[in-house]
Amino acid sequence: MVSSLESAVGERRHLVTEIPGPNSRALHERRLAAVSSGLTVGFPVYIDRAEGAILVDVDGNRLLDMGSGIAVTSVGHAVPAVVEAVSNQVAHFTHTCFMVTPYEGYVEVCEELNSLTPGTHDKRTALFNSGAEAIENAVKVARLATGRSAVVVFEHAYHGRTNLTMALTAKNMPYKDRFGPFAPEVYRVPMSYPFRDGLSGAEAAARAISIIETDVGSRNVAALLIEPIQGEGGFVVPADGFLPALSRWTSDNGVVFIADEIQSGFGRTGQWFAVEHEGVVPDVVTTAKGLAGGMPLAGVTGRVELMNAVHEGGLGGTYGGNPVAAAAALATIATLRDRDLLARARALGEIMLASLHQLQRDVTIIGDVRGRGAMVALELVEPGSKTPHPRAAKAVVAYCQQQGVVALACGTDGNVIRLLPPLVITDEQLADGLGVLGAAVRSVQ
Ligand code: PLZ
Repeated sequence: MVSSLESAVGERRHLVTEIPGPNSRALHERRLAAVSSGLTVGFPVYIDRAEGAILVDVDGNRLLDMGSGIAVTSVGHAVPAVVEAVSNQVAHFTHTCFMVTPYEGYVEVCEELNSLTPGTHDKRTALFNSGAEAIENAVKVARLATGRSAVVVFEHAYHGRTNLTMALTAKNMPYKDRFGPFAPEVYRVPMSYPFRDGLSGAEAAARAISIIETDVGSRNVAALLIEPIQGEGGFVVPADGFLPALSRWTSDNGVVFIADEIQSGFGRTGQWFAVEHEGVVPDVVTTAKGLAGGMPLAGVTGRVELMNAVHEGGLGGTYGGNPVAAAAALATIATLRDRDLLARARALGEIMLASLHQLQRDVTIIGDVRGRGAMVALELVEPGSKTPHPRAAKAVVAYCQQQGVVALACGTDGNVIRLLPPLVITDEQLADGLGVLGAAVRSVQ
């Protein structure tokens, strides 16, 4: 089964129809008649199967995946170890509800998360279904454990689409507009954004801390919640020293430091977690996306005294830590380890940054190239300025799509192109994708 899938998919991008092709267009008509128009239409090619970094659509076009379903399929599509683990688990049992009759897979994923997340302190984990649900629960735990209510978040932050996480997310359109009222006790402070603020990490941290102390009061703050590298907000990598300074301030003030590693975690940046690049040890880490190779699973991992402050029955959910998703996570973690995909993420980062810096020298619309490991971005600006250029980003994404390359935009202003290839992408595939991206940027220029 697996080998026939592999041989049928192949390794190269190859288009056999216009994009989108006739079968995708027909499915798109059905979609419009059946699916809420509230969901984004990113790239209306309908996928039939996938392997490694290649997606095959319903017209037989082979597309190159440079987005991993937004940083989820880091180990690649249809990776045999994950396919096998999921198939086995489905044949054994698919659900009991961990709160009713438990099973080993859940416990084993928690053991893995406790040992993989930074810090050697005693930890406990709880599992959920989505990133937003993990964030909701991390905040519940921090509030209960501290007896405080305020949550500090950052400009450009993205934490989800549920009511509390909408409040935690910065950007109004499309995430929040007219969906209020929002949850209270959320306070937003400036992020370190070296390309735009020119501040050192220490300066940017001092600016944020001074606002927290003046506007909120440290003794009211339950948690400081931050993406160590921002995802949807524009792949903003804070200046060195920013995260360590915030982490010191939280421990000095009894505030829970929650690292949202949902997009940046699980090997994506070349370390298990992005905070490790700066030696930061968070009190709580939230994970999802790359954790389970495409199955829905999320984790909240934190200091035992926080996670066990909760009364019995205080955390849970019907599907959280579902056995099939847990099996996928264990196989995903094993694959990341066995194939040394963290080292591969670092190598991919070097190739991508070198290629994008070269491109930046050739064109006038690339303001900034940044990222760590296989989480890399281009910030597009009007020539000779720092004015965001969202129209260019749209045109670049559209060009890539026409060539059969899945590229994603992000950023508060929609002017950032982000690259999140599967870590198993081959050198040839990556060179192909970067070639198309380069041609796209030159064509817009
Ligand atoms: N925290 C850092 O990146 C999800 C959102 C896509 P869920 N990012 C992709 C969209 O437009 O809805 C994300 C994230 C960070 C939290 C989340 C939320 O994770 O699994 O989508 O709920």
